[in-house]
Amino acid sequence: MENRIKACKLRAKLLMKNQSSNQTHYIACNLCEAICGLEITLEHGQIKSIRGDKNDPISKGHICPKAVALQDIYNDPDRLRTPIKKSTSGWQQISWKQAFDEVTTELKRIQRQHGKNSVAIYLGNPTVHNLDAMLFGPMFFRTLKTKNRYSATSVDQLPEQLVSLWMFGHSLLIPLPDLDRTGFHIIFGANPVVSNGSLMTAPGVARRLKAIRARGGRLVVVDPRKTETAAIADQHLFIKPGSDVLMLLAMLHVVFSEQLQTLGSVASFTRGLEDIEALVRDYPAEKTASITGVGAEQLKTLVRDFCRAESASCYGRIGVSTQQYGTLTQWLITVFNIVTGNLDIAGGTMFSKPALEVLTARRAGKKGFADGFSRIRKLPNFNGEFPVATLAEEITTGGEGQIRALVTSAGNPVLSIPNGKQLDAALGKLDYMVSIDIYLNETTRHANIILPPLSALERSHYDLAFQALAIRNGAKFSQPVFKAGKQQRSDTQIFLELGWRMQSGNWFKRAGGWLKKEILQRRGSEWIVNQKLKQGPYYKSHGLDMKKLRQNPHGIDLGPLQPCLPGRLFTADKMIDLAPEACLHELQRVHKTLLADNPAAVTKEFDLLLIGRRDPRTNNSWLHNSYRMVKGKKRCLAFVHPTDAQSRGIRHGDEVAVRSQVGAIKIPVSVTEEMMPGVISIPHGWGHDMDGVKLSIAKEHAGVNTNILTDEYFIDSLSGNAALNGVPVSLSKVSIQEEV
Ligand SMILES: Nc1nc2c(c(=O)[nH]1)N[C@H]1C(S)=C(S)[C@@H](COP(=O)(O)OP(=O)(O)OC[C@H]3O[C@@H](n4cnc5c(=O)[nH]c(N)nc54)[C@H](O)[C@@H]3O)O[C@H]1N2
Ligand SMILES: Nc1nc2c(c(=O)[nH]1)N[C@H]1C(S)=C(S)[C@@H](COP(=O)(O)OP(=O)(O)OC[C@H]3O[C@@H](n4cnc5c(=O)[nH]c(N)nc54)[C@H](O)[C@@H]3O)O[C@H]1N2
Ligand code: SF4
Ligand SMILES: [Mo]
Repeated sequence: MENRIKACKLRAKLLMKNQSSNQTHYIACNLCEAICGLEITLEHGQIKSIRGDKNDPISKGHICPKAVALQDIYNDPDRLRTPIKKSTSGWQQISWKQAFDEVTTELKRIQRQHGKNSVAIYLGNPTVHNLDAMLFGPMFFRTLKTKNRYSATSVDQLPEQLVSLWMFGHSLLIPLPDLDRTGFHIIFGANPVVSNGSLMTAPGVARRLKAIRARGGRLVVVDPRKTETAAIADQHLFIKPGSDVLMLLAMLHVVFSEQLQTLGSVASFTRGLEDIEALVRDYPAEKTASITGVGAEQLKTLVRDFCRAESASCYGRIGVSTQQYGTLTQWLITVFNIVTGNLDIAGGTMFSKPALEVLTARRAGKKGFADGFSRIRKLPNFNGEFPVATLAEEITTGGEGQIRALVTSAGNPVLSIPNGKQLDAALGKLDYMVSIDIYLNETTRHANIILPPLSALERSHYDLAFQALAIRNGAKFSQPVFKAGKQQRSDTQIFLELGWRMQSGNWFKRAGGWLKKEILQRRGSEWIVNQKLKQGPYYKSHGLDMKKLRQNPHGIDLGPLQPCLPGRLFTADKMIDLAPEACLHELQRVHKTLLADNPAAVTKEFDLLLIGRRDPRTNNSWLHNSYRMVKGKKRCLAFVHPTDAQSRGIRHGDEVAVRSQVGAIKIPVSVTEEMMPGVISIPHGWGHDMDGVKLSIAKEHAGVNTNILTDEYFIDSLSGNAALNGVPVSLSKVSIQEEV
């Protein structure tokens, strides 16, 4: 550890030579969806402090522990700054020219021999937090002309997007809870106090949630664990993992049986109310209570109070999206909001009006869902991407269309997708792999070449995705805090270069491609953002363009969300469909299973249900190489209820074995009343002690990969999204002799 700290200091000194001034920078943190304003002060070119920017009009000084780690990523000696290539004698630094030459030669060779689809792409979560990757990545990916595209969407928000596509006509037209004005808020399967919110950009979310109660409103959390968010709520309801769909059906049953339904302001352009009324008839709360664990009277009171509130919003996130009935659950949450009159009104759920429009019309002839099916399991694609749960078998199963090469960009699927061990083995069988990533980690160690782009503090940023998902409209532009080294390349340079080199065609076409690349590179993302801002809704009214953003480094507040329907709908007939055919069909199909004993059926062998958890000092899999993120108490622990521990002779702190249908892990246990009996919670993103990983700190604080337990065949069958919650597992005390 001491050597490492010395190395960090040395690096910082070297950097000082390049940056001599004392400055204060105002930027947006891009680590999570909250996009908090940060104030970063430099002294002699070194970061002196990272604080919340009190003058950011939306985040108002909020900051979480992760933002401070931005400096550790920047200074990290393990972070890659030049391309590296795997050779028999280990990894070697190579020039960018050699790297671009070799990567494109190999990808072309493989596509020539085995067809376009033999090269696959996996895009990870930081892609959407990166302006350059959002704008220029597609220019490269399109040149690959492959159908084998995958991303973290199918271990995340695919259900929400699908529901929005079917109900509102666009997969990015996602209803957002109007947190600052709502009078009643129900949270299903999210822990925003720790995660800082998702599919609702709401910096300082704990403050906003507490404010609901302070103004006389109510906050209710439905979760198999009494979370940090549940701790600040009026009420917490334990629910059996995977059974939310039944609770929501029963909630809708109350709405209709007590004639509380109202479509409010969306009545004239909403259809399907009768369909919903008919299908929830079978699900009275008395019938669902024993399965969900939520008592009938409790549920009825909850619904009545929700309907009585002046405005109310119901929200669900990762715990309900990544489960067996993810899409049905997200659909019913949206339906519940609509039939209680809470869509498109202040305090209900609303749509944003971003300064830079991200909603574009679909390409002609494309439905956006099930336009194609995966080769082996015939899973439907979504926006041109297949569910990542099928990636490993697409690599290992021979035949026409087999994946032989993989491009990963800002992703760590070995730790983030179900059956990580299977994927890890599959990656080892590829003919070729290239990773665009800043670290040599669990996934990228399989690459032949790693191309590292700039880190967050070295690039400019405008948040395309999360300004569009914000609970208050705003705009902010961040300039780089540090100048990148001469030997480094930006995402823009990497993607444009790869894209140009992959382009086929005659001399004339290639010359045109080269010119386009040069022009785009020179103009960069700022130019594109400026053009788009000028076409946006606030240019005429607020003069909002790049110049204005530069003059307002703290960001600009564009006000609360406004009603915008039916104008903003993307459906062909400008109607909202409450009962999309696919959802009705799926509900009929699973009707019998749902009312059987338990949705995520436990067996005698696998008698507990596994769920996930996040920690304030983690960021999926990749912030553990910052010492300040991992020091102190252990974070990769299995949480279990005392009754589950006692019945197995397990005590707090013991190492336990957790097994599932597909794998087994060993992990220390924390016995806590926070858990619902019968449920075990393990965080994801850990398991760094793999051979070949070059993450000095993370390796010392490795933890274990919970996705060794999750099953690639346990999915939400409607969308193909991975079911990472509600996985049946067994738990036993590890004896000294026993090896997992
Ligand atoms: N069991 C379980 N599994 C889960 C979840 C869960 O709740 N439970 N959550 C799921 C969710 S919501 C998500 S989003 C996924 C995340 O899944 P992934 O996106 O696959 O994984 P990340 O951990 O976000 O990995 C990010 C990668 O990007 C690299 N990186 C960081 N910054 C940059 C950059 O600026 N540029 C480039 N090129 N690379 C960069 C990091 O080194 C790392 O390799 O995990 C999912 N997996
Ligand atoms: N600190 C930190 N912040 C993060 C991340 C991180 O890794 N660390 N990741 C970011 C990413 S990529 C995302 S997508 C967001 C996710 O943001 P959130 O959705 O808030 O994610 P979690 O904190 O995992 O909360 C999920 C909750 O669902 C509960 N749950 C599990 N199964 C079920 C179920 O069947 N039913 C119900 N009702 N609840 C269930 C879990 O107990 C947990 O409390 O967080 C983002 N923010
Ligand atoms: S909450 Fe998210 S955006 Fe805000 S400081 Fe923390 S990591 Fe950054
Ligand atoms: Mo995510």
